[in-house]
Amino acid sequence: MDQETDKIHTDTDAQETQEWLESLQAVIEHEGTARAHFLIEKLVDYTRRSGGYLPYDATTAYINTIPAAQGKRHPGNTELEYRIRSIIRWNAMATVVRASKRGGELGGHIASFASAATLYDVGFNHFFRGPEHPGGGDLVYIQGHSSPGIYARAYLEGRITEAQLDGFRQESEGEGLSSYPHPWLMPDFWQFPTVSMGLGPITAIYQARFLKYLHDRGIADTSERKVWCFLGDGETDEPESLGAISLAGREKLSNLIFVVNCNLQRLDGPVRGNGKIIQELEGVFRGAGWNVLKVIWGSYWDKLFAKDHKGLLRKRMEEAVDGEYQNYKAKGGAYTREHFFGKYPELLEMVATMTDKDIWRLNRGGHDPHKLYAAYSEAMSYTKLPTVILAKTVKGYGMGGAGEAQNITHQQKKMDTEAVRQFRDRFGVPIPDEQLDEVPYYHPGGDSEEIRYMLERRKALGGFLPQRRRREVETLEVPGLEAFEAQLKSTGEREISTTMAFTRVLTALLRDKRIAERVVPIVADEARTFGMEGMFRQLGIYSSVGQLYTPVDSDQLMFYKEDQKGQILQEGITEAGAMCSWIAAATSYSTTGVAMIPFYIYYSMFGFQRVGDLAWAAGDMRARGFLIGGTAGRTTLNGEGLQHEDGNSHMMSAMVPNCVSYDPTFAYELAVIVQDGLRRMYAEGQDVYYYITVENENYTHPDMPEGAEEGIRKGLYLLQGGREGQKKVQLLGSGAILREAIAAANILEQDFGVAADVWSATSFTELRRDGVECARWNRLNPEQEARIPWVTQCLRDRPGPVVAASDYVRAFADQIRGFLPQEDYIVLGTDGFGRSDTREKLRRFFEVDRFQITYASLYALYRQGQLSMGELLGAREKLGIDPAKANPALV
Ligand SMILES: Cc1ncc(C[n+]2csc(CCOP(=O)(O)OP(=O)(O)O)c2C)c(N)n1
Ligand SMILES: [Mg+2]
Repeated sequence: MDQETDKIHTDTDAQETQEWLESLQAVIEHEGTARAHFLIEKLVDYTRRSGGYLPYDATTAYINTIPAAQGKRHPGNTELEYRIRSIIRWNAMATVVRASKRGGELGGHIASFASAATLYDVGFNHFFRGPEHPGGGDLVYIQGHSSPGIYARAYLEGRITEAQLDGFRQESEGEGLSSYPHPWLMPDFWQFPTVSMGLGPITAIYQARFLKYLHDRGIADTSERKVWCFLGDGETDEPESLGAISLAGREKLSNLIFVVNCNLQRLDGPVRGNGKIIQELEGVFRGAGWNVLKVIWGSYWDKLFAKDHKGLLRKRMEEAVDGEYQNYKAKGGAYTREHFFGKYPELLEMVATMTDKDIWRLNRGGHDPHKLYAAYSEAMSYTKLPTVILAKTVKGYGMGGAGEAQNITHQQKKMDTEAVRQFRDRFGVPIPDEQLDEVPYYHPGGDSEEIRYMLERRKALGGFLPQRRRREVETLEVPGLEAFEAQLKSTGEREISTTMAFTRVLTALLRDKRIAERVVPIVADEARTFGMEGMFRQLGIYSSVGQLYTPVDSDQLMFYKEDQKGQILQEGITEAGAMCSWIAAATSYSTTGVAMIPFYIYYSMFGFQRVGDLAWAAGDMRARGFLIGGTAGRTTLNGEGLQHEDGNSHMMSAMVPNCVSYDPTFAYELAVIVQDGLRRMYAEGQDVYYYITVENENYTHPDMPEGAEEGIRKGLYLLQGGREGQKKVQLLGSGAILREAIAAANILEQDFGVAADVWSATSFTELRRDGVECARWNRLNPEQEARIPWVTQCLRDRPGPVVAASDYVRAFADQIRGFLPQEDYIVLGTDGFGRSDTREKLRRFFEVDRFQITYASLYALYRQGQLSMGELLGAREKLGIDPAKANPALV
């Protein structure tokens, strides 16, 4: 093989080579490069069929994909657009510089937008369709650090005031502008949070896919809508950025356009100083099945290309690495003449008549509206594959000595008056000298040619962007609790898990005509784990091409059915991807105007822990839907060991302010919670989402106790009251561990004569939130009647100490400590790494079993003087508790 490889790189017969090249040259001259391409592909194919091993080269020459002579012509008034863009550049810079003058610590970015201004402008003036467009409008993911430029445009459009611009990064008093795109903070403006690098691209891919899903299922006509995603070249190093591009290629998401702003720099320095990021990305995207459009060189280079008969210029372009390209823009025309063109005398000759300034003006493709227009229109009309546009730009374009192409530029938020003057001169913004110190905003006036042009363009394209649909979103008529009647009743002798109960709840929803079609079940290759495989056949698994094969289990009732109208999203083993699909569905009420009800069910350990940043973004985006953490509970998922056994996720979900989480034990609790979630999110339009853990332990479920609903929703209700007695304790439990508390109540009663009330704590997290809210209100309003937290109301007249146990870390149940009337509150939990064993042994190991709950109760009574030391030690022995046992959190 090595010898064969050597032959590929050595010319063993130069004359023969020359003859072939001449033939090809003739084809190119007479029939064009497309024909030449066809012939080469044919030759390659022929050689492969003859047994040759020909790995393909995924990269092309370091030049624009669309040749100068081809490509659609820019139809706009480019001179006017240049002026508009210059004003936007100025106002973006002014926004940041003014903010940094006011408060040194506020921060802000100039360089990112400076490099991207033309990328956005061409889009806003000619391509991005707004929400009133008959086709439904496009979804544009804006690179987070470019937000000042987007505000600057909205200011000219009259959508943002000068006062608001001055409130950039000063939001606590209401009117300010958020640092980056955050729908939570600017709910009528931003749609997609993108500043956590990588989240924009991966969510955009699944968004584009979800639009196709809605279309194929006949729920919304999305055939004309495009998803545009702008990202940084440095950002492509995030696994999330490239991790799902093969899905887009495979699914042929021609409604998806990525624009990578290849300014060759990230925060610290060059993205690929020793290589070429554009070439690297070209190979990666092409390999993943994308249409790749490189926009490297601007129009000023065209004259030089025309003279490059021997391909020497192209060769030099290929040789130079990004670190050098950065130098050319940082150090100017003379430097570029010497170091770039100077390498070959012929190239020096080529630029001999050009001044250093002319050389400096040789522009990059990403700053040339003509080249970008050609690329964007090609991407828009391409109907076969997703397109990525790799646009070469200069980071800090226009900042001159204050940062242009310099390593410090990313964080440059200050510019002195001299730098501001140069910026003004470069872009010709009419600000008088004496005002330069204050860096005033510039608005040419509503009647000016510039503004009229901008508004006319946006009107023709269907309205302003970004713009988020918030008001008048669709609400749904959701089923009442009676739809889940079966779940509210005892299972009798039948033992089922909460996972199974969930499947039944879901089935009930899928039977409800009002909302059935809106339900989106999502799995990441774990449906069988949760006993949901029956749905494959029943609902179908969505596939844009249907099913091109006979499934291996076609003779079975529940075969693996792929279908173009399939309802289930089976994402394969990508929790991040499944989460992105969930986000797309959960925000569809706003992005498409149809409220969808996604249920993403997954291994709870691979949820918040794995894709926590997406869960955070979902909160920011005001996602509405259900996350179902399956096989939850550190000791309840018993055999899977350290990696799988989840005792943490409830602490992580508690960190997302609008995530409402529950750890139910019984089927009726689950039904009440899901119904309430439907009501809050889809009937009332509240911007919350639900996280519910379900488990795989089978047991019998009782009837719903009378009047339990309110407590289930609020997080605590009395499950069984013990008798009145001298010695009494309050036991709290959640998830499967509640049943240990019930068992402990029996032991306490029978073996120790202690009475116990048993409470089901469906959500320690909601109890805490309510407690914190009441405490805050009471502190600020001492003259008003005090509000009493729900947990306090429940427990205030209840005698005896309180003991809580859950299958999560102690911090989970500890959340309510401050709101208990009782002083004695003992919390048991599963801190530490999990391990494999039987449930019984694991609960013993983590000290959350019935015996530990019993012992903790007796210990609390002892502390209150209701039990002697002798009685306590006797109990400890009787319960088999080893005082010398190592702390499970530490071993
Ligand atoms: C997940 C994440 N990690 C780190 C950062 C910090 N950060 C912000 S911008 C930036 C560099 C961005 O470079 P690039 O993607 O090339 O964008 P440019 O500004 O050059 O267009 C970094 C590291 C972040 N925002 N998100
Ligand atoms: Mg960059």
